[in-house]
Amino acid sequence: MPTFSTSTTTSSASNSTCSDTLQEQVQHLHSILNYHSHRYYVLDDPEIPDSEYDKLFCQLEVIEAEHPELLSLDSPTQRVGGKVLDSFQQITHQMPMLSLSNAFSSDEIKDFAQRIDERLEHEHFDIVAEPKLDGLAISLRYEYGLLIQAATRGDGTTGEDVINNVRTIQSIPLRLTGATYPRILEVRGEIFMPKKGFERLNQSQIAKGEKTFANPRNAAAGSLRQLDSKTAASRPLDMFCYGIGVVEDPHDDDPMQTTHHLILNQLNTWGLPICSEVKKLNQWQDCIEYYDSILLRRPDLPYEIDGVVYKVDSLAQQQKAGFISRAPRWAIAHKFPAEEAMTRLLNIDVQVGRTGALTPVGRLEPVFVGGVTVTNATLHNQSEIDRKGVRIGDMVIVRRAGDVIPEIVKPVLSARPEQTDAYTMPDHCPICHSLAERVNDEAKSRCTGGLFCPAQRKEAIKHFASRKAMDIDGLGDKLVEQMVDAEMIHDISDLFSLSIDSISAMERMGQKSADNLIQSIETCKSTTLPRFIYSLGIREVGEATALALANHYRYFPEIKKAKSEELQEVPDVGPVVAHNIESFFDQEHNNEVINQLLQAGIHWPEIIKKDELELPLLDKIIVLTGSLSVMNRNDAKARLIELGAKVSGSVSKKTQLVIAGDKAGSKLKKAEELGIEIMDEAEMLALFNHYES
Ligand code: 5U1
Repeated sequence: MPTFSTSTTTSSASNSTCSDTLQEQVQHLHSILNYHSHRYYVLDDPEIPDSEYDKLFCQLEVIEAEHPELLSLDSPTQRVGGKVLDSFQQITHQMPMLSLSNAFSSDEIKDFAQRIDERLEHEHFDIVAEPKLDGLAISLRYEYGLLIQAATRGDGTTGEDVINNVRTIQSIPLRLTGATYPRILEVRGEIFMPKKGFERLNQSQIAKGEKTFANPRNAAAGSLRQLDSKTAASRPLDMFCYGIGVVEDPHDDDPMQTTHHLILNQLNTWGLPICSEVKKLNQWQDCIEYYDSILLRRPDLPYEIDGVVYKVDSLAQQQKAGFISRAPRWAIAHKFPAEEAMTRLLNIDVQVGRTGALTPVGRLEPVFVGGVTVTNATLHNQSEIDRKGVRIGDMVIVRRAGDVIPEIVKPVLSARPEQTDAYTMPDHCPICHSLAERVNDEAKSRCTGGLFCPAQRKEAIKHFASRKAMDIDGLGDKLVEQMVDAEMIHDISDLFSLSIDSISAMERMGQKSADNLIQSIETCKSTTLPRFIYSLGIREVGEATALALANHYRYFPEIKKAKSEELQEVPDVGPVVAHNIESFFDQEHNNEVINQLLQAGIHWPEIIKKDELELPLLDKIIVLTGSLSVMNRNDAKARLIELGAKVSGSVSKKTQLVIAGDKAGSKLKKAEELGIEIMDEAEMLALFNHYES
């Protein structure tokens, strides 16, 4: 690690007289800033606080301002942007940028493997699998290790020179590290915008009243094609390299001519970012396993992908397999089912939630997207409808990402039918016809009917019966709706006076189902205080807040009588939530229902405070890293907390134990360096077994 102290360095070049020393100082600042930038942006493991980095950066800026002759293209100060162009220069790729053939099924992958097998005359071949990033292809050109050109793919032969914007991408080295790189090296890869950065960017666009981006790919493309590189510098772009183009005068020790996976490793040692999901596989059947596992983890990946890519690993075998037109025969993209599709917006219905919030839901002509048929998509609220400009009757783009609720991205304006009108949300509840109001600048309007509104009552009962609340097995949403419509129940307390006869008389409910439901209602009476609080459905009191309230007060009557100010002493309870809790318990009707619930026999064990128990992990600071294969990560975290631990997200000197699952990376490494106790998943499970409650 390069060392440099911010305090011992001269803060201005004017303190120095010898330009040789200054030159050395500049070089040293470059290397220390590059080192910390790499730790921050590539390894996601910063070593020094931002303020220290800023100080070093400032020192370099001062020297460069006073000695412009010391300013070089690879200076970290060149990443902030500044150049404004009229247009982008065209660049002809010295070696064309290839495209990939696509496959959409396992059979097509089997065919791909068979074709290669034939071309290689049945010689064994290894395959490298990697995610297919949903971004923009780019070619970076390094000469003598210095980044001198960055060109978009364009039509594969000619692209655009976006070097000023690419220089602002922190994970891309302006100078390669080490000394074994070729004289000329072209690196190919994908520039993308991580999901979190995309969300932040769109929030800031909304705050500034500017246009939002439909997806991270569009945001990445829009950012990379900014003529003002300062704007590009403010956009959270990243890159993964997946191959090479022109290589001239390679070093004797570099493996450029051997295998794809060694090339990627080599690029990585020169400081270039490589996706950590790249995997070498032995046979084509493993590709399907890889595809399935990445597809499953797709929602949790920090970037958008639209498939995976398989490549023959050996370069000699790649050459033997050859090309078809612009696509190599030795590689194929195995695409995920489309996540965006076009369909017609047939209508907009308004749903009423548990707390009266009105949500517009688009009813769609059924369309197959992201592996399922979609008929509904949320439109969130009036502002979203206005922002997107969708109208009933429009052809719309529907998007479904992972398990997320499908959403309408935008209308296809060129296909808009004549005589459509802008949509306005109703000013009355569509169910109980009470006034709908927007209060306190909330995005959604709310029905003011309270528990008079059957829709709100239904939602409140569904919530009460749900798995994380009172967990009444057999009481599904449809049944609740039927019971409310038939006026068998009006509020949650009525559930406890239902009889087997009244239930079995309902449509499609036999004696057995009625018996089971009554039994579940009986069983749910024995609960916990946090569950009970959560099940009441107080606005913005989720599971975590319910748990915090229960742990803080321990006795339900104490919570009921707490005033807003006092409630704010509970961890995570702010003024809005405190106000919601106080006003919930101020309402006569709510107290009547609660009394009826308690009279029906709902009870819970007394809460024992943490420090009154002998907890084996009391206040021990634990970090969970890597993937667990037996236990779900959230369950493991919850169990650790139950045993008294404080679970933290990052490893520091204060960490006392690191539980490392599969593929644990930088956190495990740091724990090893700091000499922190490490446990694997099996040891963690043994610990849980030992303290089985
Ligand atoms: N991960 C990855 N994406 N991607 C896109 N690898 C990869 N390789 C490509 C492309 C166009 O092309 C090479 C096979 C030449």
